Amino acid sequence: MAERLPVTNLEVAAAFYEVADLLEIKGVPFKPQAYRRAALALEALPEDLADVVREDRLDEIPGVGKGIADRIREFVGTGSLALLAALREELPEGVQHLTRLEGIGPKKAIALSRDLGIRTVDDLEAAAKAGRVRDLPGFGEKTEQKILESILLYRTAKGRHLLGRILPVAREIEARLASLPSVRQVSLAGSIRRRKETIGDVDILAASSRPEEVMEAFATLPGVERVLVRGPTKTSVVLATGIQVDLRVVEGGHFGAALQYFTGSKEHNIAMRKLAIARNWRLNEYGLVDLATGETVAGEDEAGIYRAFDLAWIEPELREDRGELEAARTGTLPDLVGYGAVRGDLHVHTRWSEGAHSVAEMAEAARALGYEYIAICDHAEALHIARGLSPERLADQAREIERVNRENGGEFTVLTGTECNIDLDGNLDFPDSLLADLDVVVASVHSGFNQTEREMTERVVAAMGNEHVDIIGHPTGRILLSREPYRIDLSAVSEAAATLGVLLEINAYPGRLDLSDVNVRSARGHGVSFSLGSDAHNKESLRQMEFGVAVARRGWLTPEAIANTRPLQELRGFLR
Ligand code: DGT
Ligand code: CA
Ligand code: CA
Ligand code: ZN
Repeated sequence: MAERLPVTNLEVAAAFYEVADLLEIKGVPFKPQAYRRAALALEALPEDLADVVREDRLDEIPGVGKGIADRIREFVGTGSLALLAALREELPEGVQHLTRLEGIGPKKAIALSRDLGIRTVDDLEAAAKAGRVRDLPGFGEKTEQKILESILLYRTAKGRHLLGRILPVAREIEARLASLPSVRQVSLAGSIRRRKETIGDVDILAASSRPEEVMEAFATLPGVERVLVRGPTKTSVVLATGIQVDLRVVEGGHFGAALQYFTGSKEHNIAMRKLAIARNWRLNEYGLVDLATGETVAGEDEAGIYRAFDLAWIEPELREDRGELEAARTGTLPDLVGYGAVRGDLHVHTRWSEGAHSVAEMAEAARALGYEYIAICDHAEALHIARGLSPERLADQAREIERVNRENGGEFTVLTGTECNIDLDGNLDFPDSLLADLDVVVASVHSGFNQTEREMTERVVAAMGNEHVDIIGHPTGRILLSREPYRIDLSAVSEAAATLGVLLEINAYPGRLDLSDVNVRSARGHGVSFSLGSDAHNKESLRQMEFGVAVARRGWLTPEAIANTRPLQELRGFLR
């Protein structure tokens, strides 16, 4: 028999919410309310539904009558719900998507689906923009306009967001919750704790014996625009910026289990639960329980859960089911680069090109961050859009850098550098004689993104053939949430980089994070070393280095793999 994971309380609750929605769309009276009540109770249930079913105690759950108890037994027993499947079959396709929009109830959704053949939010947007919605009975021009507004809101609230944009906001909320007297513990969870490059929604977990108080404080935080769900264990809000934040509050006794569960990833959790099943244990958000004895093995602190499985602690950034459990079992997890391990920034812009601050200002800000050096890599002339430097201005800049270094008296070093363009044939826009005088040469592709994979690969490899090139900047050219990477054979680029001793950049700019975590790990497999660069255009943005370190960690890198975790003297060994 195929292995099936136990159904969780939340899965049953989610199914019941959907049943309620679909029944409501059909116009069935009372029953939708009953399913919603039951779903709420299941979400708040402090024990595993499977246990309650086994011990025949479903009637003890408030809001669960005979009919719903039967449905729960069915779902827990078979892993699916015939009623839900039938409802999904029966209703016009897409109706349940449309009712997720504000202002679209069941009646409107059915009319849109039946009369205009609309199945998706995209369909609806097209129809409303074409003015085809206003003519439906009960709609009108104003409704059509409102629909377009709802779609916009839906998209922002539903879309993904850059880690770099969200992490500061999430930390602020975390700090506010931590300052409440009734909160014992609080932590970010979900993808934001794993420092994924983009975030669907922010998950926060708190431990408190007075959840109502915590929920009240949360729902009334400044910046909260709408409360989506408000309950004793889970409250979801949408901030004015369109970001959804989910707060779950648990009792302290199983904070660790809840943190492990809600940190995910889902794939990592599934792999963990398989380990539990193999030992006849049960792992969920309430704890790790030995089914033979009924005793709780772990759950109060997260580390205890990994320990119980004889696994080394797994950093959240690694929890993607990409081999981390096996590595934790065999003691071969990487000793990940720390957030404080970076000693300097190898990609910084100044007012000389498109930046906002002077060399001295950038140096001072970098020093305040505890760095030992930075490399000023302003754009070269060919990149007209970015006010690139001519050879003459580059020479002027070098004199200014010398002056700043003198003033810093050897306590801090500003390295000279450039971010020059790799042209269509792999040539750079400064002559070799000039590049030879610079400490750090970053070479990047800024044009001709439509080349074939072969052309692009040859172009970048050709640039690495120039002995002055130290670093390939943002090697795939992607812009998160807006531009796909260009076509390039990264294995070939990595082979060449490793052979020639060229560093590949992990660009920490929140909209780039290029290379990606997956790229980083495979490039390391080819023996590549990396440089971390903030690509800061002002002094505040030097701090975005953190997001580059997150990528490095998610790519399993140790400090040895990264040139700028080294002191200046050793760094020079990584430069050509
Ligand atoms: P996101 O928000 O799309 O960036 O990604 P996550 O990982 O934050 O996902 P989210 O917010 O849906 O759920 C937060 C965590 O809760 C997730 O990482 C693992 C856990 N979780 C959620 N749904 C499930 C599920 O159906 N099964 C399991 N095993 N875990 C789940
Ligand atoms: Ca999330
Ligand atoms: Ca969530
Ligand atoms: Zn660039």
